[in-house]
Amino acid sequence: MEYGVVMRWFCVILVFACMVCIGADEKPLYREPLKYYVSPFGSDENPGGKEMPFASFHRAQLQVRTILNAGALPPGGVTIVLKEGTYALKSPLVFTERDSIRDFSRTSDGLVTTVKWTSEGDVKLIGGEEIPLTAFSAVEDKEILNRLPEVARPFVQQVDLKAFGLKDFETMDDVTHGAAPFGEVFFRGRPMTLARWPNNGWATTAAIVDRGGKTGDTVAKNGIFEYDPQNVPAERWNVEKGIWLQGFWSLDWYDEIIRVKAVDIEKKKVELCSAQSRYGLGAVQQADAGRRRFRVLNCLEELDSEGEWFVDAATGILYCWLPPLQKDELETGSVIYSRMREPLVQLNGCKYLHISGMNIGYTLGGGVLVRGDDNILSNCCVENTGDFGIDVEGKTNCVMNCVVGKTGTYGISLNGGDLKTLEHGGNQIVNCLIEETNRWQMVDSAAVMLKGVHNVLKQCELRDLPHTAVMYSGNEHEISLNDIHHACLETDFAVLYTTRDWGSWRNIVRCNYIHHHGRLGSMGVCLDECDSGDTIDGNIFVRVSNAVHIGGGRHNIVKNNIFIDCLAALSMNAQGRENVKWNTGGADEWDLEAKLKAVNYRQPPWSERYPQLAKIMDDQPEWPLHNEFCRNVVVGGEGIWMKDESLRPLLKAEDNWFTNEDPAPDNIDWSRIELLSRTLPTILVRISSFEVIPFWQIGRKTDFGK
Ligand SMILES: [Ca+2]
Ligand SMILES: [Ca+2]
Repeated sequence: MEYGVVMRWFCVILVFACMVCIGADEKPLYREPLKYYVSPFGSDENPGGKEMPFASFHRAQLQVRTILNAGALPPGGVTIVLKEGTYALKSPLVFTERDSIRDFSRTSDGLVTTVKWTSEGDVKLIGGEEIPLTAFSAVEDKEILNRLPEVARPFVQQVDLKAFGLKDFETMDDVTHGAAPFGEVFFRGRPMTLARWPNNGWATTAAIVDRGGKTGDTVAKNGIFEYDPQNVPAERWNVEKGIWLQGFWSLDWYDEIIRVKAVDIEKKKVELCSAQSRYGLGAVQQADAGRRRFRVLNCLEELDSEGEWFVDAATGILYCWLPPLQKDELETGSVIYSRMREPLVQLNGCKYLHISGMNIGYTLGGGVLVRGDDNILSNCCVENTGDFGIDVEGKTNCVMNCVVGKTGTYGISLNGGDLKTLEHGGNQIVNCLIEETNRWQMVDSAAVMLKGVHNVLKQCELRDLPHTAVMYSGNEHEISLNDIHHACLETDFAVLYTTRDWGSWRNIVRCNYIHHHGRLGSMGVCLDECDSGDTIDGNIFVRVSNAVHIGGGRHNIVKNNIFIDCLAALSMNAQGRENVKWNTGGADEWDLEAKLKAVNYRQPPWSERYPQLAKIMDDQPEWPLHNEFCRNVVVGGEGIWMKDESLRPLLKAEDNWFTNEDPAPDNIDWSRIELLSRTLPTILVRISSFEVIPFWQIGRKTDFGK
């Protein structure tokens, strides 16, 4: 099935490729599509040809709909070409079933006809307002100048955003968590920095004086922390105007932005409006309970370095310290202020629609929303969003050769397939670069999210991520041949994470290169809180704390992996015994038996697909049984770490090779992995059944999209 889906898309691509290759005398394999053009300099009165393009997307859509309604789609399909330029959208670009073909139609010689939207030159679809740099001027308001740090006064410039039709400027709630709360400023293809302190990294609290309230408390109560005045410049915070602190207040994997209620300079105490905080202040279990990371965000008094900005929500004036400008930038350059909250491009109920070659972003909401089947998004950059990058729900949609990054929340989410019938979703992310996601929301979010049944993340590079790279739930997903590095840079969590489900079987994590992640203690692949039924096969882990963690789940298979310089290759505990709530009900998703019953796990197709799972309730479900750690190479580190040594006999561990013979050098790179692969004969002497990991197939193959 999975290869069928892959082949189908490869066939589509092959058809496109063939049009370039065939000679004039040969029988054409591809017929030219009917083409219409859109240009920022066109007119909707034009006929839409290359020299007489339309001006609006809507006009082009009408043209496609007319052709589709007449049943007059030519064998080559119809293509809308967007000519070079920036298209500042005032409302989302929405495609519905009226804009795409209803059936997968093939011509008599087997060719695909479809509707495609593509580009000619550099095409940007933006959900923000371009503010020309010529509109900026020096700050003259004395009150503002007094609030600005002295070092910044000669450099900070201002512009009135209201003059560009922007209004309703928002500030943050007492407790803020999630997507970007208000518009952001982008320059030279990147988000600028919301004025903050410290300019890099984090400050720490000296002690927690009062943990304050948390979710579920009956009495609302603010938290208080103590600070060290040598290190924290609280005396310059203008609490009246609003000061917000982003912090990992209780746990190193959960951040919140909380407004400051009051600062007591004499007693060196800060009171936060934290009554609605999820966990309150102060770590419960950790040794450094009182020393929590935080930073000031959105504060004019902290606008003290190049690249920082601040919008006064009361006046709508943007203050900005721009970097030194090039001559052409001075004349024609601009910053973009993001404004659109709805997803910028939406495919609602489309089929076989192909979007290609566009830069989509600079928006406050999400980038591309796909609801439908068999659509393709290729060679696009989806970047600089306040919310997600691409969100797909449906079947056999494909995101390929794209760059997705600098998103506010997750990068790409695939959701498809049916958990009851186990029908496959078959959506794919292939050959993409996904980077710098989760700028605003780290928790409950990741660069890539897979939900449902059988969706695929393959041959991608995921890098430079503050939090998790891949979060998955459901069944039979494939995560293979990806290069995943520098994740969890800000949090203590896991690079790949799945949790709390006995029934989430046959997810395959295969032949990925998972390396060099944050040193806060993040795990590699975390099968948390009794999650079960997954296979971790043929991966190379380098410099990951606990490379694979089995948190009390069952039937997890860890085989044929290479672990280099990890604190532990495998850790295992019996979390099911610590949290025996799995059939006592409750709203915290710990009722694991109820989840199984909801999918009729003792009846086909579940009982046929997963016969061992059908017997779980008669087989000590609270124990981590039937897990395997076999045929692995472990270089350095602890090997297998058990929270409780009495669990060790429960793990089937065979044919592993643990060695310190070849300790990892400081800089392990691809050549190093290659070297390791060449030592395969040595490995084979130790583990005769070890299978070669095809590291040369790992990662993306081309710098598409940019
Ligand atoms: Ca600053
Ligand atoms: Ca699972």
